[in-house]
Amino acid sequence: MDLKKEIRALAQKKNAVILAHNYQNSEIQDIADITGDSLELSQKAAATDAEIIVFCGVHFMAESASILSPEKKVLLPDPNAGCPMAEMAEVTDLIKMKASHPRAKVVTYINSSPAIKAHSDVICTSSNARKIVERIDADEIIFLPDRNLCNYISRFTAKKMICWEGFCPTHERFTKEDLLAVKAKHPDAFVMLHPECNPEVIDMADAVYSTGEMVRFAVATKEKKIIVGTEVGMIHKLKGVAPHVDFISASDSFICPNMKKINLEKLYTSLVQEQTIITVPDEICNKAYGALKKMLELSF
Ligand code: CIZ
Ligand code: SF4
Repeated sequence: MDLKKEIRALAQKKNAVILAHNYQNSEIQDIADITGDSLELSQKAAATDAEIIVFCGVHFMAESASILSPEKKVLLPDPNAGCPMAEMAEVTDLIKMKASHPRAKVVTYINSSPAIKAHSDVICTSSNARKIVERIDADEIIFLPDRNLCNYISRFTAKKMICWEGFCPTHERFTKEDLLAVKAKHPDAFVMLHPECNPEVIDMADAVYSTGEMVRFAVATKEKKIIVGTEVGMIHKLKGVAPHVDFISASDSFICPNMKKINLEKLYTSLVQEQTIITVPDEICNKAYGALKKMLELSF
């Protein structure tokens, strides 16, 4: 059986749109209808008339797609593909933190559960986080769950940033020594890192970009060689949009094990069985939608 052909045929027959996050395996990116970052994928899928969304990504991404398209059936091909960073924020802890900072507004990174989003004033992505923090009407901000993105934004704002202690294990383990080693091998390369990296390596970067910003930079740049400090799936995406540039992964360990759980077999089975369906309870969905809408209002 030609799995790729079967997947495409099934998607068409069932009126399904296949989404692949920039961190997915190359074969998944290649078969998808749309590739991109989590918000971009959810928004583009919501704008289609597909009845089914198959989200090749992690749990919170499929949940965000469901929040933006509550009428569509959202499938996650591997129900165990979670995001450890999103799991580092518990609602009870957030309620406590809000109580100890009553004047603060809560800005929550999209890498979070729907319940956490529902308890937030506004959502942000790594592309618009600085803008959202500046534009929200508060001088004190509780930012969660990523302490590295929070610390990065703190460099540019006069507002008081209260950073949650979460992090992405995949980005966090990339060290100064790793960066020095890859720079020594490629001294002429431009270095772009994701803001989920720790401050020590951020200090050494030529640029700090979200995955969407990396794509835009790669298309327009005159750089010939770029060291990419984020999940390795991004290299495939970047080569696709800018084949003239030599992209080098900053480290062999830049692999998110959860993102890599999805393969062609699981995608095929997911379409056949229409599993695993991801839903968000109505009340949480409505509140989380409000926080996402606030982000869209503030990001223009
Ligand atoms: O929001 C996303 O898709 C993630 C995880 C990262 C990014 O920079 O786009
Ligand atoms: Fe979560 Fe990090 Fe994997 Fe993204 S790369 S899904 S933040 S663990």
